[in-house]
Amino acid sequence: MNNLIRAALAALALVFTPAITIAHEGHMHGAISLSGAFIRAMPPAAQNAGGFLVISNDGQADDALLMVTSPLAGEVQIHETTMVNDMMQMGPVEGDLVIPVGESVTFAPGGLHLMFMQVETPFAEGDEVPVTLHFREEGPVDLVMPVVAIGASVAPMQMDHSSH
Ligand SMILES: [Cu+2]
Repeated sequence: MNNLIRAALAALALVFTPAITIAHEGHMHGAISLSGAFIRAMPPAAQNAGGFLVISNDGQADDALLMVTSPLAGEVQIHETTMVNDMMQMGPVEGDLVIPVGESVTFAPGGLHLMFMQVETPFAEGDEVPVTLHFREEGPVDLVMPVVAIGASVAPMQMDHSSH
C-alpha cells in the first residue's frame, strides 16, 4: 500500500469514526469481555509485534471481530497460525472471526494473534498500547494492552483491561 492510499484511508477512518460511534448508541453493550491482554516487546529490527488476549461472548447471539485498530500501528491484522506442508505459517484470518455466543476465543502464541504492523516506535516492555476491537454486534471496544518482555507468554499480574 503506498503512502498516498494509506493517508487517504486514514482520513476516511477519521471521517467515519463518529458515524460508527453513533450507529452503536443505544446498543446493549457488555456482551463482549476481554481479558489477559498483552503484546510481546519487539526485538531490534523487528517489523511487527504479536498481541494476545481472550475474547468472551456472554451475550444472546454470535458476534464477530471485524477489524482491529491502534493509533500506534499503521495496521493491525487478525492472524492465524497454520501448518502448511509441515511448515508453520501465519496469515490473515479469512472472513470475519466469529465469537460464538457463550464461548471464548483465545489469542495465544502459536495460534490466533493480533499482528501490529507498521509500528513507528518499536514496542518496548512496559509500554501500553491503546487498541480498539471492532465487533459486528458489540461495536467498538477499547482496551489498553500492556507490552511484556520478548518471548513472554502470559499477561502481567492481574490488570483488568476490559472496558466493561
Ligand atoms: Cu502474524
